[in-house]
Amino acid sequence: DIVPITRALISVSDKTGIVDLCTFLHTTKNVELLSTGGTAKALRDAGLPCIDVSEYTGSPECLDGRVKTLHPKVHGGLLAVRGNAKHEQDMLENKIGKIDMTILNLYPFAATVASGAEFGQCIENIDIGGPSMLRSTAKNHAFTTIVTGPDQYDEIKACIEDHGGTTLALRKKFAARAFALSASYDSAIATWFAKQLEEGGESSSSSSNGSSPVVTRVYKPEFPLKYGCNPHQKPAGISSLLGADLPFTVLNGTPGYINLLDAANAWLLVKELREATGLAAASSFKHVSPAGAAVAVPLTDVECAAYEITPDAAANLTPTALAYLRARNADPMCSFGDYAAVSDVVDEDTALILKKEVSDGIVAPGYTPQALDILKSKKGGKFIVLEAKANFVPDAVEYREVYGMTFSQRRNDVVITKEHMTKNVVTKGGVSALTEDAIRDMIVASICVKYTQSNSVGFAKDGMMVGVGAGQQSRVDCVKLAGRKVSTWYLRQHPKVLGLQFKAGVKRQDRVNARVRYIEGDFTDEERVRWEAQFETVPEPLTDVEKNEFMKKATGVTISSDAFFPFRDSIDHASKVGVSFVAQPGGSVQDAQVTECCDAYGMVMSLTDVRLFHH
Ligand code: 93A
Repeated sequence: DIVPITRALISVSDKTGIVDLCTFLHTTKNVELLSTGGTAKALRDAGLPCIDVSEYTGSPECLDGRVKTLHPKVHGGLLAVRGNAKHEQDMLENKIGKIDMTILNLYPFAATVASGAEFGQCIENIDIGGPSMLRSTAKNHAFTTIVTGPDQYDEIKACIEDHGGTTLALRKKFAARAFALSASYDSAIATWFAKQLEEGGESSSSSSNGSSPVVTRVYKPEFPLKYGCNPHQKPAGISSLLGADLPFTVLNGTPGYINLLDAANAWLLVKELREATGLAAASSFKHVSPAGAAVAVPLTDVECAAYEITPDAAANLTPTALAYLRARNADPMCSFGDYAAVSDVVDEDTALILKKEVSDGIVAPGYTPQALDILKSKKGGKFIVLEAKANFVPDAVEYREVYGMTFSQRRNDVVITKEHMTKNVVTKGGVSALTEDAIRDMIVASICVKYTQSNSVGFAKDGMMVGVGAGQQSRVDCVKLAGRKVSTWYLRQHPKVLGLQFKAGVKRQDRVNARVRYIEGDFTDEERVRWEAQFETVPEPLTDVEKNEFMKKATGVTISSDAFFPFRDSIDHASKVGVSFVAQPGGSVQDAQVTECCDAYGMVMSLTDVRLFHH
C-alpha cells in the first residue's frame, strides 16, 4: 500500500514551509511540481522548477483567478482509479496524467471575515478550486495523498524518506483531516452567510417558515468521558467546535461530565469576580452550583477559630489562599468533594489548604511548580487539575441539545458592575445609604447567582458568600434554605460551637458535620449517642434562646436574587439573618410593597434591572 510520489500539485495561500517541502520533493525525490500562479512564483523565486497548471492543462487561469485548477486534467488526474482499465483508457483518450499528491491550503476566508472586510471581498475569499481538489484527492486516498497544513510537512517527509512513498495509513489519516477541514470551511461560510441575511434584514425571506437560516456547526471530538451524569449514560464525551479550541488544558486526572460542568461555571464565576472587584477570587462548586465563593478579604479572629486556622497563619496567607479558604468555609458541609476554581495562579499556600480537604479538582489560570506537585499527589494522583486558557473567547451564541431539540441563545455575557447596584436605589436615603463594602458584596452575590441553578438567591458578607440557595421552584423557599445556611455560618462562630472539645482523631470533615448537627440540634436518640461519642466531654445543648440571642448580632449581610421578589415574604425572612442590603432586578407588580417592607426593616435595596436565571 505504498504509493510513490512522482507528480504533485501545489496550491497554497499560506506559503509557510512550502519551499522547504518542495525542495525535498523535487531535489531529493525527483518529484515533478505543478503549481498555480502565486505558489509557482514563490517556488521559482526559490530556484525550484515547476510547471504552471495552466500550461499543464492547456487552459489559462482566467476570471481573475476564479478558474485556475477546475479542469478535467487536474480532477481526472486526481480521481482516476489506478489499475482500472476503463479509467486508464479514459485517461489516455483525454490526455490526463496521474497526479499523486495535492498540497494545498485554502483562501483565508475566516481571517478575511475577522479582518472586517467588506461583503464582496469575503465572497472573493470563498475558495472553490481548493476544496474541489481537496475532496477529489481525499476521496481517492487509496492512491493519492492530500496535504492540507504546514504542520503535516515534516510527517510527509519522514514517511517518504522511510517508505519511498506514502502509506495507506497516512493517506487515510490525512484524508480524514482534509474532509474535516472542508466541513469546517463550509460551516464558517454558512454561518457568515446566515449572519449577512440577518444583518441585511433578509432572514425572513430566506427561509420558508420565516425563522432564522440554517446554521452549520461541526464538532471535533476531544476526549471520551467515563460516562455522563450517571454510570449507565454511556457513551459520553467532550467535543470542541472545529477550528476553535477547548477552554481548559487537563494537567492531571480524568475529568468527568459533572466535573467539567462545575469547572466551566466555577471558572467563569471567579473570572468575573476578579474582573469586577480587582481582588483574587475563589469558588467551591457542587452539582453545578456554588456552595461558596469569595474574594480575598482578611479574616476576623473569630472566623479564624471557626475555620480552624490561627490568626497568624491567616494573616500570612496569599490572596488566592485566603479567597479559597473563605469560599470553602462558607458551607463546608456542602463543599465536601467540591470542584474548586481560583482566579489567579495557584500557589503553594492555596494547594496546601486544598490538600487537607476532600475535593475532586481545581481550575485556575496557572500553577506554581510546587503547587502543581502538591495537587497532583492528591487523591492518589487522581485529583483533576485544569488550566484555564487565558485568551479563550467562546462564541457569542451557545447551543445545547435536549430530547432532540437544539436550543440556542446568546451567552449570558452581561457584565455586573457597580453601576447596576447604584443606579436605582429605591429605598429611603437612596444611593447614599450604600457603603463601598455593601456595593462589593452586592456585586459578589449577583455574580454568584449568575452561575447558580435557578431559582437562586445568595447572601454575602465581607466579600464572601455565606449562604447560597440553588434550584428551588419557590423564591421564598430558596430564601429560607439559603437563610438557614447564613444562620449556620454565623452560629459556627458562637462561643459554645468554638468551644466544642473533639476527641483526638476525629477527622476534619466529621468535625465540620458535627458542628452543623450541634447547631441544628434535632437529634434522634440513637444519633445523639453516636454524635456525643466524638467529644471529650459531652457538650451542653445550644438552646434556641442562645441561638436567637446570638443571631440578633447578625448585621450587614447582603442578599442578591436572580429574579424579582414577587412578595414581601422573602424580605421578612431575610431580616432574620442580618440582611441590611438587597439587590434584585425588580419588575414585580409588588415592587412597591417589597420596597416598603425593606424600608420598615431599614434595609437598602437596589433594583439592578438585570435578571440572572441560569439553567
Ligand atoms: O478561485 S479559486 O476558487 N479557483 C480555482 O480554480 C483554484 N485553484 C486553487 N481558487 C483556487 N485555488 C486556491 O488558490 C488554492 O486553494 C489556494 O488557496 C490558492 C493558491 O493560489 P496561488 O497559488 O495563486 O497563490
